[in-house]
Amino acid sequence: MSSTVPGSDFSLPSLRILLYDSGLLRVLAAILSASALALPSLALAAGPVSLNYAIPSSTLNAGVGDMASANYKLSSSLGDAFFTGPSGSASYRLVRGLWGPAGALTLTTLTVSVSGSGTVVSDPVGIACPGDCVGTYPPGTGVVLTATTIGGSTFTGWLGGGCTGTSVTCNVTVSMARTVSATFAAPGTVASLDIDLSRAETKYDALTDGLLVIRYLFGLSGSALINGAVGPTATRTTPMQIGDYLTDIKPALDVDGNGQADALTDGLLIIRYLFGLRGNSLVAGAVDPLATRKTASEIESYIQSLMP
Ligand SMILES: [Ca+2]
Ligand SMILES: [Ca+2]
Repeated sequence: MSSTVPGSDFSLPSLRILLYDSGLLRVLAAILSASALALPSLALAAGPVSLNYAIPSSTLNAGVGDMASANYKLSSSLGDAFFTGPSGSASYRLVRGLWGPAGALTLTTLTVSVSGSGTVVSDPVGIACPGDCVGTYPPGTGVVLTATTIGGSTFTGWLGGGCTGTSVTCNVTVSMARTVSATFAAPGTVASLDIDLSRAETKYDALTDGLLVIRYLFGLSGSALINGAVGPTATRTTPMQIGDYLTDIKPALDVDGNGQADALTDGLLIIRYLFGLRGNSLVAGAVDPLATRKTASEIESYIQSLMP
């Protein structure tokens, strides 16, 4: 956020440019909230339409110390607050307040990836993924991501950007470039540590299921993933079946809840638990200091929830 000049009168690009510059529209959307979403259609509609927006200084350039004005105002170049007919050539001016040319804004990027059948949209607008999976926002913007299943798919959770768990929404503060993934699996998918889908006596087994989890989290695939780690009663047996299942439930493997599924924390916790370790010997050296689940009892009850 450089190049802000107090108390000046800056031109914003014409409506036609705004319409074709979705990045700038998103900045306006973030600043003006829902009002800005109506800006292009309002301006093109016939009849008198108010185009004045009061923007509180707390919203615009939030956190910039030299802001003094109480309000910012966007007005039409047609001289007043009203349009009397369709127009594609009006320009807009932000009058009174702090603003730099659009190019001087340093925007931060939020990238979403979707696995499986589902969508993620953002508030403020900017992301509707798949299709439009990258949003740009003024630094520090709080963005709410919402996941929606398609055709009865199962939302198995978030990873990245501090997001974890299966809540339908995740709040991300875009203080730096962030990437968030949302995973959707087939209808009825249940996140379970019985990775090889075996009989009851080896249902949750360190040397098959546990090993498969930690190998997967180390990035192994194909025969390196499954060699010697599929039990005799397994019904999920091929590298593809096992790899796909682990991908479908990967968000659930974030045992310590730090927004990442990692071999040397989450994977280790799972295999230790399946070996019967509890308490300190379960968690020692295997929990991210920034994790949301840190204590042995929190970790134990979470892993137990993956053993339905
Ligand atoms: Ca098993
Ligand atoms: Ca983790």
